[in-house]
Order: sequence, then structure tokens, then C-alpha cells
Amino acid sequence: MEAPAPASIRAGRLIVVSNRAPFRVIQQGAAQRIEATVGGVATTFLHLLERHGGLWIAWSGGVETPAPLKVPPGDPRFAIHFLGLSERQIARYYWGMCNRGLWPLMHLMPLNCHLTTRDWNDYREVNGLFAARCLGQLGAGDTVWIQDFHLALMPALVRRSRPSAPVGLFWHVPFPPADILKILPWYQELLRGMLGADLIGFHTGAYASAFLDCCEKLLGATVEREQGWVRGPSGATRVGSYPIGVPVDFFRKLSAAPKVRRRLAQVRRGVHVERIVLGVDRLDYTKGLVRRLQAFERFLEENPEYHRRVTLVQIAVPSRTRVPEYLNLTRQVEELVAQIVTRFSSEGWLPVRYLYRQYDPEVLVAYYLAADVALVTPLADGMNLVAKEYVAARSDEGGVLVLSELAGAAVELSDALLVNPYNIDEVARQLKRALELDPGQRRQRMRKLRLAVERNTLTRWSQSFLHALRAARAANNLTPARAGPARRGP
Ligand code: ADQ
Repeated sequence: MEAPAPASIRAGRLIVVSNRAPFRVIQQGAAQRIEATVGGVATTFLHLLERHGGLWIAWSGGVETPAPLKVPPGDPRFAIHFLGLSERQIARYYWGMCNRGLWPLMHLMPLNCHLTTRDWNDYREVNGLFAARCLGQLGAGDTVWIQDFHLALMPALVRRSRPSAPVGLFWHVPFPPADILKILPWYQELLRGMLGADLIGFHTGAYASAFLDCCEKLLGATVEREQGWVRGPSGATRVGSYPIGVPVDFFRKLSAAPKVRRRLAQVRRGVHVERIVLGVDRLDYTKGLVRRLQAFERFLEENPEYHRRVTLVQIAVPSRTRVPEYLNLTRQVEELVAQIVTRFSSEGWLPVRYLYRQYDPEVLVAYYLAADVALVTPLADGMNLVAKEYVAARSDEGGVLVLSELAGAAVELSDALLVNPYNIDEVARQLKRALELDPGQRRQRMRKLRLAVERNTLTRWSQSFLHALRAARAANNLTPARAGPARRGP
């Protein structure tokens, strides 16, 4: 059983701020349609706020500002307050700085970076809009929890107006070493913005340590490595690793639900093959789809005995479709799928099934249950929730997880078959090993993986982050220099 709501959430309201919410409201004349969005942050906080209540501030996804959305409509647990952005802000803040600037930079892919002053100016402006909206809602006792790299400047902006409010920042993506961060012309502003938070959380100790290095080397800040503090003249920020969890109960229940079992039977009938290998991703170049497909092709080349017996089901949800790098990726993936199908398929057997669409959690779980092997091979990934969802869904202790050692998830899920996703031969080899693991070993590995996922559920993650946030705020309140509205950080 997952633990009840943490006291720190019950004390005041929890105000979550993120770029996108789990829903988009689409106005069609007088009628409204609600559409689900896909992504790790949206999925996570939907589960969390449904359980604990609170307030969510997010961009509407367009220029419009719909009325606050109560979720769920009949018996609301929380409300989403939307923010509309101008076309210019959408182009420069979202498509420009976030998707073509900071995203590739954080994932150590500087060659994909497009960094312009114009985009940064809008990034700064939009962070200001989010801060203003949050300050308008912020009551005494409320806690502000800001999400991800879209809003790096926001903590300092909230802090400046409300020095005593607890402000946390969770960084969902990796954090690069100083030599890479320096590529961003505004790296000092970014770091100072983040340091407005009382607590900054990362998925792994390595990302937290990279951040501390950057503060020391690029800002000249005083860093206490052991306890994870960055100290400046007007404030201190605690920095730590808080690996995100998944709602284990939700996946356990879904895996037994009759609707999911019916869908599972349908999937098995539809794919109609001895063994299913599964990939589930947002279609993003960091997720390693191209190399994964090449590895599967290599596997088929080298193991003809598996022809007609194994199918790779790759589910890819369209993502950031206006960014040229993503359009190229979509084309590349389609071409590779076509190439493998042309090369290897025979009557009654498709080596790859490519499903380019968004699914409800019920359908995803049916695929998780059908998969003999899950291939989760990102080239860089803050955590990777798909790996943890697969494990959480496998109450039957079946299935094998092949996991990239470059995903944050590899730290906790070290009982997976770990691979270097850049090494196609190794991925092909480990896929074969996964298919041939004896049932005893398979079960033992999955059992250990399940223990790791159950130890750190979504609720525990939020509890430990929010408790640490309260403690960091209390420590800051004890130091008079930190109570004033002066600029914090070095
Ligand atoms: P994302 O990069 O979005 O998240 P990830 O952690 O893989 O990546 O989460 C994706 C989510 O989307 C999962 O919950 C998955 O079930 C869902 N999803 C994927 N394909 C889908 C489909 N076809 N239909 C419906 N849902 C689908 C960011 C970081 C990650 C970090 C998370 C959480 O980039 O590294 O793990 O935040 O911190």
C-alpha cells in the first residue's frame, strides 16, 4: 500500500507549476473538448494531485486562456489554471529556447542546439509570466513546486517577491557538466534563477553533483558537497537526488483489470507471434529509437532462428512535431521500419509493428503485459518512466527489462540487462540473452526490479522531496541574512 498524503502537502496548498498540464482544453464554438497530453511530468503530477489535491499552473498549449479546469469534473481534487502565451512567445520560448536550446543541451547533444538572444529574451519573459501567475495565487502556508528546465528562472522571481515561501524546483532531465553548460551564453542567469529555490531535486546523484560543479566553477559559489548546499550572501539552496517513482498501486490494479486482460488477449491475437519485444516512447531523438531499430535489424541478421518467432512492437507517440530535428527523426524511423519489414518479413510474420499514436494507460499496460522483453534504450534520459511502469505492471513477475545504462533509471534498476544504447552489437546480443534467460533467472531479476520500484513509489518520492523542502526552508528562515528580499545566491 502507498502511504497517505504527506503532512507537508496537507498543511497548506501545494502549487505545482509546469510548462504543460496533463490536459488541453480545445474550444469548438460553444463546446469544449478536453484532450490528454503525453509526457513524464504531466503523467506524474496528474496521479499526485488526484491523490493529494492542490493547484496546478501551466501553459494552455496555445494563445487562449481557458477558465480553470476542475479535475475530475464530478468530484474535483484539484484545479488547473491555464496561462495563454502569444504566438511570438510560443515560437521563441517553447519551440525555440525550450525545445531547440535547453532540451538538447541538457541531454548532452550540443550539435542539436539552436541558441539565440531573441529566444532567450522570450524565455525570460515567459518565466516572468509564470511567476506572476503563481504569486497571484500564493497564500500563506502554500508550497510552490516548480517543474523542469522550462522554468529555470522562476524560482528567483518568486523568491524576490515572497522571501519566506517554500519554493522547490525539480529538474526532470539530466544536468550537464560545466563544459557543456558553458555553451549556453546565459548560463549564469540560468544557475542564479534556479538558486532562488530552497531545494533543487534531480533524479540521480550524478546530475546533482554536475549542478554543484557548475555552481562552483561557473558562479564561484561556495558549495558544501557532502550535505549538498550552495551558499551565497543572501541565501542557501539545498541540492539533492530524489529519483522519481511511479504510482505502483495504479499499475498493479490496472494489470489485473478485466478490461486490460481483454485487451491483452487482443494484443496477443493481433501480433500473433511466439515472443513480443516492446518499445514505448515519445518520438524524441534522445530516446534512441534509430539505434534500437538498427540493433533489432542486427539481431535478425545474426539470429535467423528467430525469424517468424519474434516481433518488435514499437509504440511512438508524436512529439514536438514542428521542430525540424523531430520531423527528420520521424522520417528516419519510418524508413528504418520499412527497411526491416522489406528485408525480413514473410507471409504471416511482420518483424516490426510500428504504432505511431497515443494510447490510454489501459492499452499501454496491456502491451507491457504482452511484452516478453521491454527494450528501453535512450541515449540520455533524466529517469525514464516507461522502464519503471513496465516493472510496476508485471505483477506476474514475467518479462525482461533491457535498459540503457545512460538512463537515470539504471541507478535503481541495476537488475535489468544494462546496455550501452550506442553499441548496436551489444544491444542485439543482450536482446538475444533476454529472450533466452531461463525462467528462474528471469523471475529473480523481475522480483528484484519490482522491489526497487515498490521501495520508491510516486507518493514516497513526493513525500521525501516536500519534507526536504520544508527542512531547507526552515534552515533558511533561521539565518537572518536569508530572510530579506535581497537577491539570493552568489
Ligand atoms: P519524458 O521525456 O516525457 O519525461 P518518460 O519518462 O519516458 O519521458 O515518460 C513518458 C510518459 O509518457 C510515460 O508515462 C509513458 O507511459 C507515456 N507514454 C509514452 N508513450 C506513450 C503513448 N504512445 N501513449 C500514451 N502515453 C505514452 C521527462 C524526462 C524523463 C523523466 C520524466 C519524469 O525526460 O527522463 O523520466 O520527465 O521525471
